[in-house]
Amino acid sequence: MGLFNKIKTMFNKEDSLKEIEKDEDTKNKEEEKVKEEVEIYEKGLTKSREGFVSRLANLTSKYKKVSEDYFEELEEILIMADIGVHTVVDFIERLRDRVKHEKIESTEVLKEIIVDELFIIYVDGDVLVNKINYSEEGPTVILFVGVNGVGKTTTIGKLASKMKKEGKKVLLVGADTFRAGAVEQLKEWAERCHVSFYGKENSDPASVVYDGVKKSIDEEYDVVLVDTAGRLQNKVNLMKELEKINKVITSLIPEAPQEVLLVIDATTGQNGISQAISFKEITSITGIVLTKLDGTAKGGIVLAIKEKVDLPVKFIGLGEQEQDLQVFDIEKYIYGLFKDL
Ligand SMILES: Nc1nc2c(ncn2[C@@H]2O[C@H](COP(=O)(O)OP(=O)(O)OP(=O)(O)O)[C@@H](O)[C@H]2O)c(=O)[nH]1
Ligand SMILES: [Mg+2]
Repeated sequence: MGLFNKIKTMFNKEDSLKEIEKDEDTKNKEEEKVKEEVEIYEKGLTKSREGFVSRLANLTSKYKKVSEDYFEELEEILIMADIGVHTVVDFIERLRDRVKHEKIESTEVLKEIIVDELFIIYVDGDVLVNKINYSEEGPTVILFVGVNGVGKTTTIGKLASKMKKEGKKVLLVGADTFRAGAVEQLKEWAERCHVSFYGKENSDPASVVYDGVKKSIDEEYDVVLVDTAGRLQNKVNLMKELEKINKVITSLIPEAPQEVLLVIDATTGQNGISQAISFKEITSITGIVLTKLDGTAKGGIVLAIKEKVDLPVKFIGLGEQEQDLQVFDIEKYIYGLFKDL
């Protein structure tokens, strides 16, 4: 059985998840949670599923047999899904090889192989660490960076709520002193999630971060989530600002920030990829948060990130609700995308 079929069996509501419902006492909560998460993935990826995945299904019914035209159309579909040209070209090359060696004729058979191979592209290599690198002792500082409007503040709010529910003592630090109203927006999130807040408008971001991190040490917080400005006059300024922020954090906690998460808006496609490449040049990034996946039909962007940026996607945003921020899980992702195929 191919990888995709395994995943399908794992998450298929009709079989295994129904079983979970019946089984009341054991491991129930954990499994209920998985079920809920799978549903959030399914719902959030509806647009992508109806976009490129349904095109893939149509292609299979249009061409019963694998042919040159079939490959050409397939290539187009994959490129349109924002998978990234290089990945697509290599991918088609690999498929052609498999077709030749395994003497595959039916597009129906090839369809399953396509999903498996897409999965392999992502899993290949070792950038699968999607867990947050929590410090053993003292506060874990997570810095959020990214251009304006991608969803930094919202992501911090959603994550704060998630962490609070996990029993962590969370502090939000508003260091986006550049945009009017930004500090206030984060403060509102803190109030909504019942977590603490530190921030000051019209002051130097690095000094706000210093005071915030200091507070987190003195008051024994578990996690500090730092919101930064997306827009500064230019790249050099942004780089200097982030350098300064990093420096003050390190001066207080040598191993912090434990994570620097770059937030990318999935609806901006290749533009988001370019942002990631630029940010990687100016500061060290430990992971990606891919927001607004619910708003795009081009869910293939996860694979483009893998190819072009080679950083782990740690969280994905699948909607505007608090629970729609999910830890990225490639199996749930593949299932959410291809479950109807
Ligand atoms: N549909 C959807 N909307 C999202 C998601 N994440 C964020 N948004 C929306 O995107 C918009 C911008 O979000 P913000 O969190 O303010 O973005 P930001 O990066 O902090 O923006 P600046 O502070 O201006 O740099 C808001 O309307 C959010 O509700 C998501 O996963 N799905
Ligand atoms: Mg913001």
